Amino acid sequence: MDRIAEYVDRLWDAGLTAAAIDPLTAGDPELSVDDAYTVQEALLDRRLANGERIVGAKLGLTSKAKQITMGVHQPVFGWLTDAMLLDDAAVDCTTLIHPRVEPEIALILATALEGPRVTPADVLAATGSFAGAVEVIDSRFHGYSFRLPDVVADNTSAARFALGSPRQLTPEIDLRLLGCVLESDGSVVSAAAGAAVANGPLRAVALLVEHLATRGRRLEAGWVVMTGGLTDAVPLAGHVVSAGFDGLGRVTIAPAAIR
Ligand code: OOG
Ligand code: MG
Repeated sequence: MDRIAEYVDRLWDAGLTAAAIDPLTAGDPELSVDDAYTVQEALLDRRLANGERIVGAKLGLTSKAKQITMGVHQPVFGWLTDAMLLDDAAVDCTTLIHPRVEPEIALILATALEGPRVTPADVLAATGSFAGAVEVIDSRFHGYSFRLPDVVADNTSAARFALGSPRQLTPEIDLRLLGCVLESDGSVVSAAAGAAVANGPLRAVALLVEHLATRGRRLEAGWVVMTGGLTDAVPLAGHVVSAGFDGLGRVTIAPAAIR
């Protein structure tokens, strides 16, 4: 079996059995970011063959808060499927390894977006609505520790996500100023505004589209884009985690067991 197929198997099994594995770069220090995206795409193909449907894409490590904590200093890009979308605030943690929650601004596209060159104004024109959101990330690697190629291969730790009520995006709304407060068990953990992610969600999506163009892909109408954690992530196990967004209300989740 070739190296890429073996990494796909390892990551697939880790996700399926909720059992962490060693970072791929531990045994393969030369693994390139490009090959890591090939692993990521093969994992996506396996999800699709398994009956899942793409519902959008995500950015990760777009904020300084996230980059500093994870020690990876550039944005990463991954995929969202229908199986990841939470339809309930109760999260089944038995299928996850060491889940963490982070608040994000989600954009919902009205039209497709395609690179290679795209500006924040193009993203604004293609966006229908936006929503407050939380992402549950769950690195498949031991100790939540990884290097850039590892986290890319692992579909940027994507596990679950929940969306608040969407609101129409109009040119007067400055998403860079959209405030967010993250709480765990009723205590404020951190606060941030939209500019924290790549100088704003519109610019973040432009980066994503430019990346996708290098892989011969684009964003489709109706897709959701998670623009990246605005603050550091907090542990989910044993906690009620809530993210409040200016003018958008709150998104609250908790492990199924403690609700
Ligand atoms: C990598 C994924 C980061 C974000 O929003 O920054 C991410 C990780 O921290 O596990 O999704
Ligand atoms: Mg995220």
